[in-house]
Amino acid sequence: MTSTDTDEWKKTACIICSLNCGLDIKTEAGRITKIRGDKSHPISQGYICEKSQRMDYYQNGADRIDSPKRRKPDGSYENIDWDTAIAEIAEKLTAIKATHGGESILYYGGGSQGNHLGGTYADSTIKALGIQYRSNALAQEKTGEAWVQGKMMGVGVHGDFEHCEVAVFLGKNPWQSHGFARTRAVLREIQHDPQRAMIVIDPRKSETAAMADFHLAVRPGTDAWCLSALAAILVQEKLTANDWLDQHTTGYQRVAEALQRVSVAQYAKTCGVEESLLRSAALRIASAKSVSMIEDLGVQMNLHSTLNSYLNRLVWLLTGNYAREGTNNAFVPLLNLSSVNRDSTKVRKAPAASAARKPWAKSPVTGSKVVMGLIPCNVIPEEILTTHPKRFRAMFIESSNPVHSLADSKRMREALRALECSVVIDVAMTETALQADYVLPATSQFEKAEATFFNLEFPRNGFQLRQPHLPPRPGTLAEAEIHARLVEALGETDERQYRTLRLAARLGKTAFGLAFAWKSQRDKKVARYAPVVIYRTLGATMPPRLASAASLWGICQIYVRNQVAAAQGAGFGGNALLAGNRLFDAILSSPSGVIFVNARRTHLER
Ligand SMILES: Nc1nc2c(c(=O)[nH]1)N[C@H]1C(S)=C(S)[C@@H](COP(=O)(O)OP(=O)(O)OC[C@H]3O[C@@H](n4cnc5c(=O)[nH]c(N)nc54)[C@H](O)[C@@H]3O)O[C@H]1N2
Ligand SMILES: Nc1nc2c(c(=O)[nH]1)N[C@H]1C(S)=C(S)[C@@H](COP(=O)(O)OP(=O)(O)OC[C@H]3O[C@@H](n4cnc5c(=O)[nH]c(N)nc54)[C@H](O)[C@@H]3O)O[C@H]1N2
Ligand code: SF4
Ligand SMILES: [Mo]
Repeated sequence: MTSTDTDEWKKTACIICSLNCGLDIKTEAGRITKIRGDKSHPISQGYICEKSQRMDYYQNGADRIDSPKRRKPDGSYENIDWDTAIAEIAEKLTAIKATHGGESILYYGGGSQGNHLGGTYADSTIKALGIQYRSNALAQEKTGEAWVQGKMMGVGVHGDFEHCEVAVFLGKNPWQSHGFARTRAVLREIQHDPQRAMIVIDPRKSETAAMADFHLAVRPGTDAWCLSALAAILVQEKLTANDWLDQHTTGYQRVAEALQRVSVAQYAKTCGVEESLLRSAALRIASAKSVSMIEDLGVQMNLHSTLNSYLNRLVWLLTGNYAREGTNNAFVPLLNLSSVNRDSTKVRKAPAASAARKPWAKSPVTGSKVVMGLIPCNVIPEEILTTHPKRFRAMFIESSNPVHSLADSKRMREALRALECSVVIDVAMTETALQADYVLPATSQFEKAEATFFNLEFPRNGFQLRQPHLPPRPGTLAEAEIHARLVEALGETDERQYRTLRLAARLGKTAFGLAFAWKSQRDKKVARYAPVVIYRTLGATMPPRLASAASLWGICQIYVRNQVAAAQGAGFGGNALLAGNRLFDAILSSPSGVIFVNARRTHLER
């Protein structure tokens, strides 16, 4: 047994997929020995799938690392101490920045299915190095959808499958991949309720398609015809929600005219789905009280992906299935993930010092569009393996394994080896780490405070901070500490930023909040490097193993100011500083998670 072991069940979450279902675990001698669903988790309510049972393979994986590593000229690795690693990385990246500008360093990753808190601190390293370009896995799947979403409704939308009458799955196999709370239980409920229906658009008889009332076995890559036909039937058969469209949309006439011209018979032939099946599926959608629809990799990794994201939305907007129970709703996030990645709609100018003065809205070599602040993943090797003067010279990779997860592993390996400097932060010696100049070992997600910002529920949305239950492996550090050390080694922050704030933090969070507001007005570095500054000051007054949750204080403060009604509904209204502090305290002291949005209550109170 280690010091943290007791025979009690401890609250945490599964980190295998984006749902992060709540778990109760038992630990023994550094191992996770027993796992069950946490019934008090406000979103998953005890639900888990069998994948969660294998969590110890992550915690005690054979490839976990416990010392910073430096690659030798012969390609093998030697262990080095943290001070040497941080000093050398800071020196090399500073030299690259001085010669080629921060825009020659690419930041990749910053969080995966299970961990996002580290990414909040990376923001400080990114600023300290003047990094302009980022990418991560979202840019190989979700940027098309995000772009359409931004243009069509300006907010992120998620289906309410628990309450919908009709569920539509487009290129998605939720029985295996999940994607909404209590997925398998909800799928079974829909399957067994004669009043409800499931429509699956998938060339393959997936597990979900096998449960469906309507399986539209589309020919691979022809979803644009299938979805256009569905939308056209709605318009041509006068099945659209005209009053709703009049009240809530603009430009419908032009859409209707285009859809009037679609030959349903011809489109059915192209996509390989029987015309009669398309017609009965469209009729079922039109006759339902509520429809929820979700798309995923089958269309997002495929031809016409952005067009398909638009057509998907047309199907449920034409029938008025938006912003009601059981339909597609705009969720309120605690932290807008794309805001971490910069606003994609803003065209930023290069700093005056740069001769090029070109907007950052395009990648430097291939000129690929930046969406959600991300360059497309699969152009990264082309942005490196070239003699172009604006090529990337260095990469900083965190919580992701692009050599394994991107399309061309061989080119990605070559690209990483061609860089002047590459740094990987990971818990394990991954395929990507094996190409890096420096590998920095992180504490695992069960050894530090962790969380994800994949919180997509509405009208009640929850956030769970997971407390650490296992001692950190010797030699590893949490990302918060790694980024703080880097920013300090880069000469950006020190006691001048910290001293007063650390004193204020000892007096309590209200004093800290007032001091932080005062200090950030006077010292631009305090605002610029807020996550690291908060970690070094407020974090220093928190229990040591919770310190990496310190950046949440700033996120809570921003949230209660930006989302007043949603926060108020969940009990975090009133004076913003105090409300932000209450939310932060609630997060720290609620191991199963906190409801931070309760729109239903807000509406009732009005
Ligand atoms: N356990 C576990 N769960 C996960 C993840 C994980 O790593 N592990 N990852 C999570 C992540 S990041 C994601 S993005 C999701 C992905 O979740 P899904 O998108 O559900 O994942 P896939 O299993 O790739 O399912 C894609 C479906 O699209 C179908 N398809 C293929 N071609 C076409 C086509 O031309 N048209 C249509 N309409 N369909 C087509 C395929 O047959 C398949 O059934 O899973 C999440 N869930
Ligand atoms: N062939 C194929 N390729 C695919 C897909 C597919 O279906 N098929 N799916 C694609 C999709 S949708 C996605 S989203 C991407 C996902 O691809 P990536 O974003 O690369 O995600 P992972 O491969 O899960 O890598 C996560 C990394 O984080 C590390 N890690 C875990 N915990 C921590 C921690 O606490 N700190 C740090 N620093 N690191 C940690 C893990 O060891 C792992 O190396 O893959 C894509 N690639
Ligand atoms: S649905 Fe996802 S988060 Fe939940 S138990 Fe299964 S793999 Fe884990
Ligand atoms: Mo994904």
